[in-house]
Amino acid sequence: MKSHPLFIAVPALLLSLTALASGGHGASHGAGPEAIGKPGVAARVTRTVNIDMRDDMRFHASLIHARRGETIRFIVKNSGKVRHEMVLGTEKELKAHDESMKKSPEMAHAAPNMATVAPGKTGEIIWHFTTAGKVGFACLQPGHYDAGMKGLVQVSGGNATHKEIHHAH
Ligand SMILES: [Cu+2]
Repeated sequence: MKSHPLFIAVPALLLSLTALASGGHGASHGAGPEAIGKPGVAARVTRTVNIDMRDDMRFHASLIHARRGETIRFIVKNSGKVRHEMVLGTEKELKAHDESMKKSPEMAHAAPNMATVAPGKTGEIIWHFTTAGKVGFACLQPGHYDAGMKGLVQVSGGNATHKEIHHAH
């Protein structure tokens, strides 16, 4: 039995869940906090995506395609010699988070939408994409975001569930 991961959810995430529960109008911009989705459950993973983080300050790959309804397990490898991380969020959220990391680099820094990975190690994020649109990700280790260490999950509007069931039979 695994407990639901929400017990360590950050306040912004709770806000986004509240926003989802109150109805999805205004989703056309795809930029609000409600757009990024929510923590996924391992039993519901439909696909695994491998991402490599390197000291060239890039994610490989940095453009990921997903479908609305998919739960993706991101296997996040750090091939570099310094610490890297993958943090999912809107561009606005990532910028704000990056600023607070610069002010206090050792701040408590763990949530279901991120994986901080030591050199040579591998981390994991399981994420459920609930809304079509763009979900950003970035490395918020100081200086890395400014150096361009960011990427994008492009979430299309198709319903993943039908296709997954079709393939399974
Ligand atoms: Cu980095």
